[in-house]
Amino acid sequence: MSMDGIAIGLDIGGTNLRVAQVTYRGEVLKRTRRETSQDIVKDIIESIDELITEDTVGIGIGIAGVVDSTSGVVKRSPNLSQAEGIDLKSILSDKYNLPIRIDNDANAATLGERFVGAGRRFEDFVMLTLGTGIGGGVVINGALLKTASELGHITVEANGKKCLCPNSGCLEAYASGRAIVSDVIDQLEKGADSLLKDCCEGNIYKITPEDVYNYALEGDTLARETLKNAGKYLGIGIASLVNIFSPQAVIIGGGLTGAWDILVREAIREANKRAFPELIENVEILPAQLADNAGVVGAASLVLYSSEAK
Ligand code: BMX
Ligand code: ZN
Repeated sequence: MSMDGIAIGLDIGGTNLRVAQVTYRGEVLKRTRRETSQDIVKDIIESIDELITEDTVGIGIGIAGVVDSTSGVVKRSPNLSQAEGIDLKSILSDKYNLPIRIDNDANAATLGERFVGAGRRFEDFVMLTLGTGIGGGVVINGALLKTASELGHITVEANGKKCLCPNSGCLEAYASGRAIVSDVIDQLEKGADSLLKDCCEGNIYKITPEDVYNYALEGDTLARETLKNAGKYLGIGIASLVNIFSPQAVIIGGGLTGAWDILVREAIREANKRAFPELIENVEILPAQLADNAGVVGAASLVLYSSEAK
């Protein structure tokens, strides 16, 4: 395989469109960011035009939601409804005459970790991205499973909280950034005694997961208990994933990895209590490596490593 050339990786979220030139080593050469508008196709084309060069070997797109990676059509993306039903793959391959790959954002991030991140050492691993929601991806025998892998939507509580998907009691409803913040706000509204009341100049609706972690470090009980509770549910989810896939590793990425000491530590404890001991005893649970670049590098890796990944 020639190691020359770059791929353009696009990470399309509800708010921002991030685009980068990515090399085969996973290095980001140039990157841009803009807000997504209603005219998503125009946004995408303008961003690609800014970064495309003669050395571009293809364009990869990661997008939150359910994507048909074969046809390239976004089937469902609640945060980005203007992209639903659009055949991005045909539009872009007609315009640029280059290979175009599109997949779910967490599947793309998983592929990025496999080739240039924490997954390089493992043939079999499960990845969870802990952000606003919880995304997932699975690598078996070195290749990304070509499945939706919506791991944030495994049920961890039978009659649990309503999720944004049709189900209730999803992992995402308990352990995502959105869930942690909404738990804290619920408790504060009920009058819980916590320093978080004074956070964000007293506007509790501006609390972020990072605030919750910082207050937990200062010893705030509500903040700490909320993170531990989220960690417990994360551990319940991880135990099921370990029992199903018997991976060598569980790689955890996304903004919430900043709260590792409390959240993931609790998850590891819970997972160890629940999974088959023979399956979990050698599983490494470790953070992702691509951090801020995970989205764009992951998207580019859909193109850069597509032949190996099949
Ligand atoms: C949701 C779901 C997944 C996505 C995950 C992480 C949508 C729009 N998204 O579970 O497809 O992978 O969130 O997305 O249905 P993030 O944007 O929260 O990182
Ligand atoms: Zn769900």
